[in-house]
Amino acid sequence: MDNSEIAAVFDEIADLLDLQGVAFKPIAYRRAARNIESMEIDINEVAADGKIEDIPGVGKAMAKKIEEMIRTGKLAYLDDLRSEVPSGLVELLKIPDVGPKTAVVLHNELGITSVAMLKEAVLSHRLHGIKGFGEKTEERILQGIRTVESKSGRTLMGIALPVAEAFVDHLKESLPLDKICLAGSLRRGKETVGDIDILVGDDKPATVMDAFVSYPEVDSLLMKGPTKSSVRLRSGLQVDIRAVESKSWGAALCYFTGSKEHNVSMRRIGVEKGLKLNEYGLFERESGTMVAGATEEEVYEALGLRYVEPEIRENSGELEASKQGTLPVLVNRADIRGDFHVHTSWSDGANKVEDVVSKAMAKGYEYIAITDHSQSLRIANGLSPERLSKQIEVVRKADELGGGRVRVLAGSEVDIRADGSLDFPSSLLKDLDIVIGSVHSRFKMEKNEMTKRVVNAVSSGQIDILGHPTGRLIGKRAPYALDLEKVFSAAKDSGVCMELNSFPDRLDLADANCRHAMNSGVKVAIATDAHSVEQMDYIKYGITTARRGWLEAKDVLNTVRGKDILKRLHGGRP
Ligand code: DGT
Ligand code: CA
Ligand code: CA
Ligand code: ZN
Repeated sequence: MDNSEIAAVFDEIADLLDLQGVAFKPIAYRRAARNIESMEIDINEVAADGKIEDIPGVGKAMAKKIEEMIRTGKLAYLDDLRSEVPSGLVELLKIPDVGPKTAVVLHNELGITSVAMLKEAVLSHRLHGIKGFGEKTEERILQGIRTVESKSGRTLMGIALPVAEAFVDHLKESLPLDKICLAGSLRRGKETVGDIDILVGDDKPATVMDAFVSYPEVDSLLMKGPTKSSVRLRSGLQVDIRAVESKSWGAALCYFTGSKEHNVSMRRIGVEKGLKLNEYGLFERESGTMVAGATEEEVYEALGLRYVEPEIRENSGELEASKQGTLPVLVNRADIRGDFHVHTSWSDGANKVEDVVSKAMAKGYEYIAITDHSQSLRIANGLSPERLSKQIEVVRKADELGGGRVRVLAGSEVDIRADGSLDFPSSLLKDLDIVIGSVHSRFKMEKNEMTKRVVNAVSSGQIDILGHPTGRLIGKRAPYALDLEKVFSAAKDSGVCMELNSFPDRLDLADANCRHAMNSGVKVAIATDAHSVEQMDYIKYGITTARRGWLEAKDVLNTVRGKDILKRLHGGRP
């Protein structure tokens, strides 16, 4: 390791100590880091001469750490510190104006552990409630997040959708619009979007454009024309709007929803029938007579096709299925009867079991599972066997209070250890109604080893659901090396479901993997992994992703009725 690498380790140690509220030490580590960085001699030479302690600011303890790094290329102390602090908190420190104190307050008060979660909280003005956080702070933090984000270019659906919906609501309040709809990748429900597209069907487009650019959240005007405009919002997102005449509404909605590849195939089908399709309508090629265009349904019908839901317009077999009448009936919100993955204040969640149950009732659920972390996950305050037993009693009581309107399932999100064994003894797991097994450590295992680990857990007969099966974090962490084919095959044999974790930066299984799971005969359990009751609303992102994966109600565990669910889970399985 060279001087700058060792300085970087000391800086990280300082950050982690800051986050733990340790006094003085962080300053000492940063001072040493600066001195090491600016030294003209290679630190390895200094070490070889046995002179590390001569470096200004480096005492005995630091010298030992430097020697360890030079000898092994690693530092056990750093690994320990990392395991004590949620990884996303360090990421928050990259935001200008967010220091360790702020990060800790955000974590303690709102359960924030990532930049994405912070952004969502700022945009929904949830920082207001915290002492010392005014409107100005929110604005500064938002600017900082935009600086950090401007490197990536795409925005999570979970961030973009609320922003887009608020904009559409504003337009509807300002004008009497009956034809207004989100288009583009956001309407198709992609996990990330490049920008927001809004389509309006209105015969007075100029007034629409005026209302569009005068929205208070607009930061800058990029383009304003008679029928199309673009703006950048305070959140950093770009929004495009198009206004079309009512008679072209359906054709334009098809066009601007995309995907481009789906549109190209649609046009080709038109050509075969002597028809021309564009954003204004569907026309006879010879005479130019318009044959359809006012609604999407009539456009599809005139092409000899069934209506295709936006989520599957990706040119991946949907037009063939549409022609043959074999399109899936996609799962929808009304089919969903419960949530299988919710954390409470027993581990790292924000709310009490009772609050989660109330929220479940408000959502019209027939069941809700309480699944806190297991003992090994100490940074998330994982439950010891004793605490889990106590929690089970609390859950049973909440179930009674629910009076049968909502079944409260006692569960756990139990860690899958490196060897594939589970983090609680089977005698304890037997007392639960539902067990999610999740990988939360050693993400960098080699593929065969990781596959064996996960297959082991799936085949143990002790889990119902494999939690966030690939471990990816969108834009931040690649999926771990895993042979999904083998995992699905083991899951099919043992009746284990794959989770579709609905957290906006997870969506794991991803859409294409959901389709793969379904084709392998494996059911998908849509779950939120909510750490607060508000996050239980993330279920909609999971449902959208399931739809993009062509899932029908029969492919999804949450469509099972309340009275049958226990028979399908843990205790009920032979
Ligand atoms: P994004 O914003 O990168 O997440 O993806 P989209 O799909 O929203 O793409 P965007 O915003 O560039 O355009 C919105 C829709 O407009 C797109 O899905 C299809 C349609 N569109 C845009 N440009 C073209 C084009 O050159 N040809 C065709 N056929 N359609 C286009
Ligand atoms: Ca777009
Ligand atoms: Ca666009
Ligand atoms: Zn988890």
